[in-house]
Amino acid sequence: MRLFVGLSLPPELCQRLALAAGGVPEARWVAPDSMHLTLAFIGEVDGAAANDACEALDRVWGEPFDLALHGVGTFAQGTRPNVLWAGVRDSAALMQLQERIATALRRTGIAIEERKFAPHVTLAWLKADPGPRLGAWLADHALMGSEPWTVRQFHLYSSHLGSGPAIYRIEASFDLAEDAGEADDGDFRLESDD
Ligand code: 3AM
Repeated sequence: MRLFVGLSLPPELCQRLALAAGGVPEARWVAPDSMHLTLAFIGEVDGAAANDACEALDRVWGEPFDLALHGVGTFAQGTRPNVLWAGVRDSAALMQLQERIATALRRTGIAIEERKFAPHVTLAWLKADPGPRLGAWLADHALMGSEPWTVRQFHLYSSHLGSGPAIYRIEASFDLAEDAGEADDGDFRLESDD
């Protein structure tokens, strides 16, 4: 199965982000119920490695923290923009959680990329160069953002690729504990249907 670790967003925020879809040629917009913030991409693993990942994630320690969206931007493949995203306001707690997750996964032997973590919520994949309307869209949405919400969990997602848009499914959820230092007694169960 193909796995990654990420945060979900409040559903009403996803609905609001989806209102920004449109106006960029060659864009494949992400459906609101697929929006997420990737913390660590695991990739294709077998059931044993998936269970190891779950056990490692269950031991990751962290407290709930507030997060807010802020700004928009693009990633590029070479010089061609290929991802259109919403950014997040600087959050030391987010960076720390991501580092803890990446470290925990690496200890299980999963190769998490060393590239600096750039937190973002993908809004659209750009299939080809959208031309000047991309710049106009970025300018129009430069002030896009959100009120803070409290992140209380992170999730292990499976990603199902097919001919259409990828389908993401939450396989396990991990609570951030208010009582710092206490072992998390949250339970997880990884379904093995593929
Ligand atoms: O959070 P987003 O949507 O930007 O691009 C993929 C997606 O990112 C990324 O993992 C997320 C869930 O699929 N992804 C896919 N392949 C990847 C890889 N080989 C990857 N990230 C890093 N390395």
